[in-house]
Amino acid sequence: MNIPNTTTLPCQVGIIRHDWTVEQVGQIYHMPLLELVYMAATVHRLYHDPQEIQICTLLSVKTGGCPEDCAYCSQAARYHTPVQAHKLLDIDTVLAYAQQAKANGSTRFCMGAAWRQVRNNRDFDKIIEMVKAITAMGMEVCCTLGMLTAQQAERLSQAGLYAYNHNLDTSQSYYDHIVTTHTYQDRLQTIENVRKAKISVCSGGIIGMGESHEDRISLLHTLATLPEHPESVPVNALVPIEGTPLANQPRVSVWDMVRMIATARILMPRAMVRLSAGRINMTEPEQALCFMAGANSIFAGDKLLTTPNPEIDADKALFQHLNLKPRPAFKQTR
Ligand code: SAM
Ligand code: DTB
Ligand code: SF4
Repeated sequence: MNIPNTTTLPCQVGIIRHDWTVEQVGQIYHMPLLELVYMAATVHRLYHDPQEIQICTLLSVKTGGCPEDCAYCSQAARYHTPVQAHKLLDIDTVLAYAQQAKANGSTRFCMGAAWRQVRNNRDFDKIIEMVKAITAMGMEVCCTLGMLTAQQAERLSQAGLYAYNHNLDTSQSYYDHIVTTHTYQDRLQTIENVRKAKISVCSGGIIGMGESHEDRISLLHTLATLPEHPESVPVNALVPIEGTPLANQPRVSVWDMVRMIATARILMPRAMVRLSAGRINMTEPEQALCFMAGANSIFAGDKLLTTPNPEIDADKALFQHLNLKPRPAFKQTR
C-alpha cells in the first residue's frame, strides 16, 4: 500500500505478512511519531471500523499465591505485595460478575487465575463450567490460566472458550531478566496448543520493565512472525507493584505506548490491539491518541486483575467525547 506523505519504507505495509524482518520492524517502530500514527491509522481503517472499540472485563477468579517469579506481578507468592489472595471463586459469584459486566456493555469476559499451569483437577472442572455458562450468556469468554497442555486447550475449546490470553511479555533475550521459573519456549508452546485447539489467541506484552527499544521491537517481531498473528494483542504499561522487583520503575511515557500500539497495528492489521494496563494514569487526549494509533480494545471496569482501572462513568464520558461505540461480540474482522 502507498500511503501519501509518509516516510518511504523499503517494505510493504497494509497487507497481512508473516515474513517481517527485525530491521523492518525497527524501521516502522522508529518512524517520526506522527508519521507512524498516520500510517497506523490508515492501516487500521483498511481492516476495522475506527469508531468501534471492543469492551472487555477482567475478573481475577483465583488471586495470589502463584509459585512463579514474574518480576512485575502482584500475585507471585514470593514477593510481599498488598494483594489479598483467595482461592477459586465459586461459579455463582463469577456468573454474577459476568452479568454485571454484560449489563455495563462488555462483550468479552476474561477470567484470570494466578496459576503457573492448569492442572486436571476440580478447579479446572469449575472453570469449564464457568466458560460454558458465560458463553451461553452471549459473551466472548477468554481465560488466562497459565500454561496449558494440548489436551487442556482442547477441553476448553469444547466448552466453548473463545480466546486464551498468554502474553510473551517481552523479548526472548530479556525474558530471563523478568522470569526464571518458566521459559519463553514454554510460553510459545502454550500459544501453539491454544492455536491447535482453534481458540483465538490473545498475546502481547508489557512495556516499562527496563527493557530496551530493541527488546520491544523483538517482541513485536516474534508476535508478527508467528504462523498466524494473534487475534488480539494487549499492550500493557507496567503497573509498578510494591514488594516486587519492579516496584520502582519509572512510569511509561505515553509516547512509548503510542509507538508500541501503532507498530503492532501496522504489523498485525487484523488484530484487536488492546490498550490494556496503564489507562488509569492516562488523560482522555492521551487515550484518544492511542485509539488514533490503532488501539481498538480496552478493559473496562474499575479493576483490572488486582490494580485499579478507570471508573465506568469516566469511560462512558470518553466514548461520548470521541463518538466511539462498542464492538459487538463475535464480530469477524474484515
Ligand atoms: N498466570 C497467568 C499468566 O502468567 O499468563 C495469567 C495471569 S497474568 C497476571 C496475565 C498478564 O497480565 C501477564 O502476562 C502480564 O502481561 C499482565 N500483567 C500482570 N501484572 C502486570 C502489571 N503489574 N503491570 C502490567 N501488566 C501486568
Ligand atoms: C493483559 O495483557 N493484561 C491484563 C490481562 N491481559 C490478563 C492483565 C493486566 C494486569 C495488570 C495488573 C493487575 O491488575 O494485577
Ligand atoms: Fe503472575 Fe501469571 Fe507470573 Fe503467576 S505466572 S506470577 S500469576 S504473571
